[in-house]
Amino acid sequence: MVERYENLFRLCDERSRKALENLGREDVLTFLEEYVSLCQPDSVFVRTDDPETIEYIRRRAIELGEEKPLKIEGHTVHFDGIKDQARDKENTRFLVEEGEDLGVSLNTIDRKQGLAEVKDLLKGAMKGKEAYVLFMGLGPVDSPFSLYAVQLTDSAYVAHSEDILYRPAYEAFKKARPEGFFRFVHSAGELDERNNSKNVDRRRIYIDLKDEIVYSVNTQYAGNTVGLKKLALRLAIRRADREGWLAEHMFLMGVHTREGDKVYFTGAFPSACGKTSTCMVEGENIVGDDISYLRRLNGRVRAVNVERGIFGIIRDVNPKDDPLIWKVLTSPGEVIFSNVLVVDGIPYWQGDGREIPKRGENFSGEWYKGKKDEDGKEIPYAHPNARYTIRLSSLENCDCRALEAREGVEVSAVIYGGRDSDTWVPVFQSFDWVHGVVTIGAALESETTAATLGAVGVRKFNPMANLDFLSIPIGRYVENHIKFVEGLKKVPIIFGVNYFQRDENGKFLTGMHDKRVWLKWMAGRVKGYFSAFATPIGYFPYYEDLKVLFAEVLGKEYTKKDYEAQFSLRVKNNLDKINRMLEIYSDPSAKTPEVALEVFRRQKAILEKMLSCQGEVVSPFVLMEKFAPNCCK
Ligand code: SPV
Ligand code: MN
Repeated sequence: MVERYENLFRLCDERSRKALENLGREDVLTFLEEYVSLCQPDSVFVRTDDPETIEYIRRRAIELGEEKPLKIEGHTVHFDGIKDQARDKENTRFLVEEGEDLGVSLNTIDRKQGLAEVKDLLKGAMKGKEAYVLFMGLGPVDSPFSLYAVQLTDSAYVAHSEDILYRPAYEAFKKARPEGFFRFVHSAGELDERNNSKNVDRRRIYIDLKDEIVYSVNTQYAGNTVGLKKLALRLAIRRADREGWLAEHMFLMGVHTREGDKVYFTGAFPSACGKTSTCMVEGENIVGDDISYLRRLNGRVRAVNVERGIFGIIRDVNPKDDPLIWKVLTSPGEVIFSNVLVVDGIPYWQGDGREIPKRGENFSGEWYKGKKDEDGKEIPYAHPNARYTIRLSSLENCDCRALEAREGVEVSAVIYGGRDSDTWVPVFQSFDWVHGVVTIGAALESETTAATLGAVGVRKFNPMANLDFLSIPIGRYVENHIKFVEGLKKVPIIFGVNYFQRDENGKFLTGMHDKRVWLKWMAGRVKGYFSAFATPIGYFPYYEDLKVLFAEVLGKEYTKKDYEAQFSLRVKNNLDKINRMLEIYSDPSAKTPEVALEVFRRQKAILEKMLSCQGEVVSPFVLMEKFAPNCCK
């Protein structure tokens, strides 16, 4: 045994070696031996479930300068390099075997070529560094949802983040299911004087679906490096497709009706489109903000949060709009801030409501107002994609019982929302599951934000907010959703929401807190407390119900004029959207099932008819009178 794993054991201290031996898993040792031999760290430290092992990693992150302590106890800051501030889509690729076709929207590279390239980059990449081995769980450990993963990384910051975000699973690993575990190999590569990855031009995130290994090199940004987050999501989507469940880019939350019921919703929104702020709204409960697994159990759809923490965007987080997050971010406890501005041990971020400091330290080093980057562009004091990493249990509104429930919670509704200035209404309900999957989830589009590299404000297609993480052709992914509920006793309702609708002058038509009203309406629909009327794109709320909810929930007057502006159906824009979708999904490489194309075509025909008889924009008062009986049905 010792001989076979010679490199690995030689680099371990006594405790780490024992931990590996006691695991009794040759598959784990074989994997670690291979990549330790390749990456050549100076030493290897194993994180078990023992709290002392995470204490060590926290300490190392500070000793190595990957994190710096801040004024408040337990708070630290981590800076990623100036060119390493978001997920790198371009250099994130699936390794595909010859003849394998994942469709046009997925970024791929030949498996042999990709493996050779990334292994070359990883060769000796950990020299002079300590490597950390973590055994972690996705979802509550020991549950029907659990998957397990091993992470090898040379970054104590990555290891620390992973611990805040995921559950330790060393013990669970001993009895993990035979189909294996996900494996992640990460090296920040050579570091510069600020401890940042020096060779970001050679940043690579390569996903090997065959062996369920993800390689990540020359990067530190958590979205590229924390294996269990978006790297595991890609592997999980593939497994879910094989096994008939769903791995989704979705929050999980508890919503209360006015009548006192509590129902659970999942929700998918592309990055920076209101996902975290929805599941954090006042009066409701968060279970998770980013990734959910959904399975069929006892004839119902149930879901768990894959994570136990939040890696959230820290922009426009202020005491008035986000009192609960604000409290965690300003009280003692474990918090990692990243890419904020730090002045005298105090972190600042965009939209925090405080006076903007004139100088401090940020992701560019010493920062002063007016500082420019190498392209002559002014460097903001805090990055718009700055983040905080916290445990969910530190939030007062966390439904921690649901978070730890091994059987998950029953999902009553699924919400899809994008950043859409001119097409969807603020809230609407699909006619049924298939209609919702196809015309809402699979048709999700969003105007781009700072969460990924590239231009901002461009409309991008993003089915189920999961496009960046899809590891199967989009049509097959949609088909898996359609089939998922077949034969179930109870099927969740699907809603579409849009918080970013604007009028013709570019003015937002809804307020920041209106989502609280939409949630109450959706919860009421689940319970059958509100009726709704049919339109060409789904069911819309009645004015009278929203008026009562606005008064009750927000103490706000809601006029017929507000309602008409928000719930007028933009027929032409919706039709354009369906045409865009038909073009994408009709591509043979998308492998779209005929039933989905048929739903799109039907919606197109209804919208065309309405366009010809009612015009480009139709008031909800006209729709509720005319649509069902007279016009387009
Ligand atoms: C997102 O961008 O969707 C995130 C952050 O949740 S990241 O980890 O970068 O994916
Ligand atoms: Mn996300």
